[in-house]
Amino acid sequence: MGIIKDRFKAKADEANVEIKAILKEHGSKKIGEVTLAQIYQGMRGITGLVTETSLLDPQEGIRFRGYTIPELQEKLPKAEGGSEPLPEGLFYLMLIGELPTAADVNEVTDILQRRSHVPNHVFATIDALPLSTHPMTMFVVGIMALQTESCFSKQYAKGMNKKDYWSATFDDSMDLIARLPRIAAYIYRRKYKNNEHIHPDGLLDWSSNLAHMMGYDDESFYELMRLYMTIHADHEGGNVSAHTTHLVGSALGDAYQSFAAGMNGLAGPLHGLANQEVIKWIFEMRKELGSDNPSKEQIVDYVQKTLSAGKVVPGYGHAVLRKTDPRFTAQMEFGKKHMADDPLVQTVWNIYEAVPPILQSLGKIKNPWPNVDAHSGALLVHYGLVEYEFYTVLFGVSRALGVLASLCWDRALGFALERPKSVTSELVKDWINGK
Ligand code: CMX
Repeated sequence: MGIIKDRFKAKADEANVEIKAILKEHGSKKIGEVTLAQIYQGMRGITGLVTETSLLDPQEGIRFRGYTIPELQEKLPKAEGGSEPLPEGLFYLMLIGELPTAADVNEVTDILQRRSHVPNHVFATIDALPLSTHPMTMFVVGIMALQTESCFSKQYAKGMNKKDYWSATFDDSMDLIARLPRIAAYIYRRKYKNNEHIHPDGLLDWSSNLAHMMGYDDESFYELMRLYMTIHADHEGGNVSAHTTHLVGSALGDAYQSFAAGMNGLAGPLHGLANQEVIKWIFEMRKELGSDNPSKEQIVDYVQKTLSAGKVVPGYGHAVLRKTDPRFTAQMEFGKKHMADDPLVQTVWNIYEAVPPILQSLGKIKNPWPNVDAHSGALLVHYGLVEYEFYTVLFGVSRALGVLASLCWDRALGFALERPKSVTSELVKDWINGK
């Protein structure tokens, strides 16, 4: 791990010098204004955070350190015989800020293999939960049980110098990312596969090892996992999971505490849980219509019914994006390549034709286009992974790459405790009345 950690430290030292100089010279520069509507409506559009790992453009979608998803698919190293990027390479890119070589990616894979041991008490803690517990709850409980292993917490208790926060956070982040596939697979096998577990395979990359431990040993499923783990990893800093991880970390919560908090945010249906909601919604539609291949007219009627019931159409809309999510497009391309005849995947594509005009016609929805969650479940179902309550756990394993790379940067740049100002509506009325 030494080389990557040293490279990270060198990059962080450079960035620290640069940021200090920027703040010294331009610290009082105004970068925006805040309206009353914004503070009442989820702070949309207020620039209030620095996140180095990725940047979201409303029209173009996500760029990781400047690279779009198609560019990553072209430039990041692949597994032997594979054509999707290895997410270990994306993690390196987010952490170091430079594209990795194949050797760099191998090194990340090796580090994650070496650090992947999960102590028994974590499994025992998960086992203490009823089988009916939602997988995301099991996931968060497992992560918190693992917090006993935090280097940051142990060193802080001994009186760590603040100059060393980054190093302990780096070690914790690597350990946690390495251990998540085992925890996720354990939850999956416990809940859905009769508690029969599969040992990790020390020769596999991070994503295929997850697939293997879940019981999906198929080269094309391995490819899907590599793509899935790449595209879900990061979406700049303001989304609920990234922002929560950053916020909790700002109080010097360790990587386990911060990431578990972020995962509770991901578990909300307007955020990561939307991936299970999409498949649930499609399955309910199929059941109601008595058909596995609903026509576009039937889909339109079902969408209208969903809206009339005061519910959202899951997988559509976004707080920042204003076009089709390139993460949706990447999955559509995967579907065309590997399973173009699959009726469920075709239904997802028919929904893509039917939904946007309806949402647009309502006049109030800022983005009628699909997001990442509109497509992911159908690809998983194709391989037999039908247990949709588990889908957000997969999103969470991937999200660790981005939010923990960011947490390393937060500590390396010495970012402050986050504590924005809030006001009461009484004070707002006083402002309006000029008091
Ligand atoms: N179906 C129905 N109504 C929708 C909608 C959808 N897919 N998307 C937005 N709207 C509604 C909002 O609920 C809001 O209604 P009210 O004014 O009655 O409260 C109105 O349109 C305006 O919302 P907006 O400004 O366009 O969107 P927001 O930034 O407030 O919300 C999001 C963004 C994602 C929460 C919303 O589009 C949504 O609920 N989508 C469905 C859930 C989903 O797919 N979430 C996953 C997002 C990606 C991820 O994080 O994983």
